[in-house]
Amino acid sequence: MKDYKAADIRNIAVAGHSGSGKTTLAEALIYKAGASDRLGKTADGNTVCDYDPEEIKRKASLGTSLAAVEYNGLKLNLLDAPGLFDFEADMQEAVYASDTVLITVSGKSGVKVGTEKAYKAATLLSKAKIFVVTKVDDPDANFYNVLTDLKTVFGPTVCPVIVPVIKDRKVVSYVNLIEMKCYTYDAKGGVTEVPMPDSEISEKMDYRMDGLVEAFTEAVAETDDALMEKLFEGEEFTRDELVKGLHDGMNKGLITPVICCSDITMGGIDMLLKEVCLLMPSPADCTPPIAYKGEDIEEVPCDTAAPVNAFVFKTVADPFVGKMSFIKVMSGTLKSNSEYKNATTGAAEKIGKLYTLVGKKQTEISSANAGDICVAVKINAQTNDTLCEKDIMSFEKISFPQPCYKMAAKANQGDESKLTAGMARLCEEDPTLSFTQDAETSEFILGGLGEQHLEVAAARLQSKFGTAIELVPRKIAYRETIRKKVSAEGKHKKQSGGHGQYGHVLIDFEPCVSDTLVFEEKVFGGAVPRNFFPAVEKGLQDCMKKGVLAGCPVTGVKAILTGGSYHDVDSSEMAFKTAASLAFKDGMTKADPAILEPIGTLTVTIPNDNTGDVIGDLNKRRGRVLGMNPAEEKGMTIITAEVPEREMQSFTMQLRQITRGRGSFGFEFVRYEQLPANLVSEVLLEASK
Ligand SMILES: Nc1nc2c(ncn2[C@@H]2O[C@H](COP(=O)(O)OP(=O)(O)OP(=O)(O)O)[C@@H](O)[C@H]2O)c(=O)[nH]1
Ligand SMILES: [Mg+2]
Repeated sequence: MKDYKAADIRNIAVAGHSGSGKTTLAEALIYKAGASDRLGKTADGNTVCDYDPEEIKRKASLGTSLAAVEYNGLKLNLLDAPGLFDFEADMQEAVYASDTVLITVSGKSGVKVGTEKAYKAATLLSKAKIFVVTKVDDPDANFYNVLTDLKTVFGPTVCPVIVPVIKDRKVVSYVNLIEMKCYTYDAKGGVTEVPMPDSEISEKMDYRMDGLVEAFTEAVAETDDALMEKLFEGEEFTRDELVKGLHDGMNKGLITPVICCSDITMGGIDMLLKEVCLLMPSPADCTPPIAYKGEDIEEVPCDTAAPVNAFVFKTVADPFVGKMSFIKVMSGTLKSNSEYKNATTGAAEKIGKLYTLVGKKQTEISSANAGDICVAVKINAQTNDTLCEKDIMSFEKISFPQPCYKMAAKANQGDESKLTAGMARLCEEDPTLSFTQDAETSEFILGGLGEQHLEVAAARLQSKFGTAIELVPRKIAYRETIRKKVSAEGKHKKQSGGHGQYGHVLIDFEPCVSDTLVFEEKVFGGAVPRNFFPAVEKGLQDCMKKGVLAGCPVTGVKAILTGGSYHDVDSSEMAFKTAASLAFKDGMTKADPAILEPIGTLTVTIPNDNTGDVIGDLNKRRGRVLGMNPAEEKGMTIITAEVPEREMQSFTMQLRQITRGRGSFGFEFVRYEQLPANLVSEVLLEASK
């Protein structure tokens, strides 16, 4: 591949709702650009971008893949993102590294939550956006309904640019409103220019052609005062004015073009490619990103001659190649076999070989210029790190959602260290995965964004690192306590041959507010000699680890050693320790023991319309709503509630169902509370397993 400078590079993320045709669109663009000699299908598992075995098996994208193709003197870095919400990290990474986001919208199902998520991610990062309405060849597709939908949801910036001509519910041709030309496509994707639709056809369409032209020209006029004046004068715009207006409007976020196509019949794909080249900003056209240099903030222009500053936006743990780091070069020329400084760690970073990718196919390159995307292998840097040649600076980090769905991961005995090592690699690859060992239950806990996310992580752990795990609901860290003050006795007496054992204690137990045992002594007249007190305390401490009900740690207990007796010869520390444990068991059983469950504070952000359903759901989960406030984001509400941890296992998936993926939440432990009586037998049964 030749050496491309920023002006000839286009970084394009393809994002949108799950199944809306992103991978198929990328496939069509790659094929049309000549970088692949066949048009693969996700259903057949032979696309360039969905090459991972798990993706092929599930017929869905699970990670962002890069396909760098050359077209018309330009290098297009296509980043095909997944649409499933569980893999949002990859969508965020693709959008971050891009300069334009193609947001696919299915012509059949229209605007979905995934469309809004992609739009929001692109807008937050000030990326240019184009809506691509796919599947217009499908008999159930309705482009003009989708266009209305897009205008309703995203407002007046939505501007039709390539639209279908529909006759008897079938697309017969595609109109390019920039050129005011109409084309048909044959079965092999061959293009023929045909006359623009006549008024008879136009009348029968949901949107008349002249209305579309008017909407298009008005949107362009909005971007420039001189053009607006020209529009008022009734003058026509030249093609160059239209292109420039659209280009500038997209860059400023004033226009979001809508382009229709069929990825299967290739209808409109050539026009989309053409518009990609014409309308999309190059990295050099974009507002320079800012970097933090100590306390200072600095703009980093996309300048090849400047020192290197490069950002790692994605990491892949490849079992054959090793760790692959996807890098966007922000300034300078990143070279293979060279050394840079990692601004996050301060360490030197040796870069060996550099690659560009078309799906899984790697091509070695010697350097990548400012604005380009490339891949380095086996470097230490992590996702979100900045590599610098001179001044140390860090770019804004990609913001990832927190893992909120957690399960226990059970590996075969002896596989624990392999499990930990493999999971560390997978977590490095996916910042929305977490892997920890619960200090209390000793379980390994795998966290992610949803059921499918964890299932895929488990499958990858097996295929990439040869460790099988079973995902099971995690144990809840219950506690036990007492509710009554009691006096207890423990006597340990053994006379077996020579030396005997003798320890005898009287202990009062009472409830108190403390996580750990509070030990006091009120022994009169030396009934228990002072030197045995520590042994008594130690005996009780050991017992606190396992309560008498479900074997959970005990809290909130005060023990007062009040008396006992001893034997001059047979008493020992060991004997008093045992006596203390007998007293503990006696005391706990009599002191009205209870099980405590962990309670957490839930902060859940949801669309206003869903508040009723979410509150209803929280009530079923024994939740107590503490407050409800408008969120910063328009149309969203934040509910704060206290909910028992036991009831939270299924919340992630339920919330997704209620809010269709729009809701998000955080959950943090606050305190322990007594488990309601009706649940005690259930917990005891779980504990006995
Ligand atoms: N008829 C028709 N079907 C399409 C078109 N584009 C995609 N499809 C079909 O829609 C389904 C989903 O397509 P994908 O390209 O995998 O969708 P995606 O958006 O990449 O899906 P995820 O990455 O899993 O979110 C597949 O069965 C495709 O064959 C199109 O233009 N026309
Ligand atoms: Mg896909």
